[in-house]
Amino acid sequence: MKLFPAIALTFTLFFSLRAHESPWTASRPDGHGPISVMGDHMHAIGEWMISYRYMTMDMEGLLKGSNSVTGSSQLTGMTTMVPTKMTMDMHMFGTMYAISNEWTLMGMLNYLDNDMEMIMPMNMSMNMGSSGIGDFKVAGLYDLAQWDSGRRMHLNLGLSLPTGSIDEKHTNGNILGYRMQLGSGTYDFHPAVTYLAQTDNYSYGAQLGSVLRIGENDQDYSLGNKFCASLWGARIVTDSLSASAKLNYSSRSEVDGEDTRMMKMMSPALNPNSQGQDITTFGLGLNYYFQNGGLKGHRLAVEWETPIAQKVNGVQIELDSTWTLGWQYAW
Ligand SMILES: [Cu+2]
Repeated sequence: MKLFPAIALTFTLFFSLRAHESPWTASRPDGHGPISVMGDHMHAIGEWMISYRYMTMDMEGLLKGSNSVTGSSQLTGMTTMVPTKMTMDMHMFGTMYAISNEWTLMGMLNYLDNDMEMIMPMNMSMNMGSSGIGDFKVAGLYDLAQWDSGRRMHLNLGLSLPTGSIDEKHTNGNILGYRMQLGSGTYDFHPAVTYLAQTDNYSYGAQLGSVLRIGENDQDYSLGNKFCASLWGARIVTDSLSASAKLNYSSRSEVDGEDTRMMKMMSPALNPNSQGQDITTFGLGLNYYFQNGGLKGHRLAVEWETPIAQKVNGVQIELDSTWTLGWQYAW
C-alpha cells in the first residue's frame, strides 16, 4: 500500500486544480473517461445512452508474491495442476438513463468467455473453458457538486446481482477454479466517488471505488472485497479525437471461506489463499466522438493497459495486458 499516500496526494492536487471558466460538458471527445472506466460520467435529464464494450485480458506466466516462478517448480507434493495461461474475454452491454439532473441510472450485463491452460506432471497439459452471462449490475449516479470552472463530482451507488454461475465445471465433471467462475454468487455493493475536471484542451478524472461482498454465497464462501483507485488525464487532439493516459491501482483480498467442491491442495487455481492481488496498471487510450453527420452522437474508444507492479496472494497467473474496445451512443 506504499502507493496509497501518492494517490491521496494526487487527489488533493486535483481538487485544488484551477480549470477553465465554463461548466463541465460531455460534448467533447474527452467528455467521457477512458473506455475501461465504469460510471465515469453522468447524463442530463431525459438523455439515454447504450454501449457495448469488448475487453480481453491476457495472462501468461506465474507469480509467487511478486516474483516470477516456473509452472513446473510448483508441481510438488499434492499439487498436480498449475495454471500457466489464461484469457478472459468480456462482452459488456450497458444502458444509461438520466431520470433527473441529479440521478442517472445505469444497467450492465456481461457475457464472459474464459480459457485456462494447466500444466500437469510428465509434460502433460490441459485446457479448460467456461462461458456465459456474468453478474447483472444496476447503479445510480448522484450529482454531488458542479462548479462553474469545469469541475464536477458524483457518487456511484451500484449493486450487482448473483446472476453469473458459480457452478462451472470442466468437461470431466470437476468444478473449475475461482477465476473461471462467471459470478461472485453474492450480492455485491459497488460504491465509488468520481471527480472530473476540464480545461480548454485537457481533462482529468479520478475515481475511488470498492466492491463489497454482502454475506456468503450458497457454497459458503465470498470472493475478496476490492478497492480501486484510478487517475487519468486526457488531451484533445482534434474536435473529435482525444488521447488519454491512466494509472489504476486495485487491491483484492483472498477468498473468504472456501468452495468445498474444490480440492484446494491439487492446484493454486482451486486454493482460496491463492486468490486476490494488488495490481497497478498504466493505460493509454483514444476516444473518438462523432459530432456531425449520420453518426452524430456515436463514440468509439480503445484502451490498452499493462501492469507496472503486481503482487499476488499465493501463486497466480500474471497479467500481461488488457485491451478494451467500446462503442457508445447517446441521444
Ligand atoms: Cu453514458
